[in-house]
Amino acid sequence: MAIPEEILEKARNALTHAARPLFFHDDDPDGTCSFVILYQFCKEGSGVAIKTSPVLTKEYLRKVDEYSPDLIVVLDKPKIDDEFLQAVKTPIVWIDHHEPQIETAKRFPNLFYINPRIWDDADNRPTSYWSYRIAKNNLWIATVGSVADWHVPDYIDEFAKTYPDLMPESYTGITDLYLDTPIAKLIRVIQFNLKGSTTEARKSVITLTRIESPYEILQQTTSRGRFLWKKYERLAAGYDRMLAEAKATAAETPESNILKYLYTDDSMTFTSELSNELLIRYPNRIILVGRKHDGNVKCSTRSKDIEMPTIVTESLKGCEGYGGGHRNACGIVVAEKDWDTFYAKFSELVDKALQ
Ligand SMILES: [Mn+2]
Repeated sequence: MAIPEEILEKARNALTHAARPLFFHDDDPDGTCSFVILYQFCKEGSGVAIKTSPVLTKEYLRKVDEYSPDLIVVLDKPKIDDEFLQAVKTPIVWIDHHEPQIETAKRFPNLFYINPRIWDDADNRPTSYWSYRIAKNNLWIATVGSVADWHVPDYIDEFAKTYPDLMPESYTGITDLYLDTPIAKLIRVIQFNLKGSTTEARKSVITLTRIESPYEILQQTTSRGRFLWKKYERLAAGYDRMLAEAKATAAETPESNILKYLYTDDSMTFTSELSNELLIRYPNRIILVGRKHDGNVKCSTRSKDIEMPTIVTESLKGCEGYGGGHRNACGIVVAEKDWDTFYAKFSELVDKALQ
């Protein structure tokens, strides 16, 4: 069963009556699009992107004190610290689609927790999907946010009818929408605008809340659209160069099960975007993208079929580092001095798993 309509209605009510909502959202496209949808629905409030961790920590209590909200809305964050919840008496609406935090939800009466997996563990539709169901506005942002989180929403046909030129002529699944389409371009525009300093990213998110049509960005028809596009273009140059290098590596190593790409860039990280894109382009290979930084290599690994967490843990044995994640996507940090040891073990285990 999906989230019942009366639950969504309750959230809608809380948002309708809020005069000063304070939004904490994840700093990926899903979290950001959720914020844009609900902020425009309220036409009031302030937003804070949580950049560094999957947890809303007590450090953010300062933001609550500063703003004195009458409603707190937490979007697309898997966890909230107990200290944060103990200190806040304001009502909280928390919408998420990661591992359900049922125990936490029970312990705090001012917390209204919405997670589709409570009703159906297989239902992990993104936060922007549910935000759209609550607010019923901003179809294009809701579509971009959902596709960015790897989900084709059930309102895609409505999107296609409203914006036929933004859809590919035909598609069979998410991968046909995720790359090389106008939707994909909008995802990149949002992703790249969230990079950089907090102040810079905040300016971009505020600009995004004022955009009324995707063409403002795609065709740069307004100054706010141009603003977002410019930052996107500036970063896309670096990203595209890395992508081209990774593709060249793939062509040079056709026999390898692993597509490994390492880069050094002190200003910007593209590791997760790059590894997602490479997995779609090379679904038969294990993707390993790493950024050398501060004596470490910070990596993302992706696989279509084989289970990565055990391979990651095993490969890290005897190395300085840590890693883990989901079945098909893991993060790894390993000391640069131990890279060769790590990689030798990693490729041995990948080859074995694919035999
Ligand atoms: Mn999400």
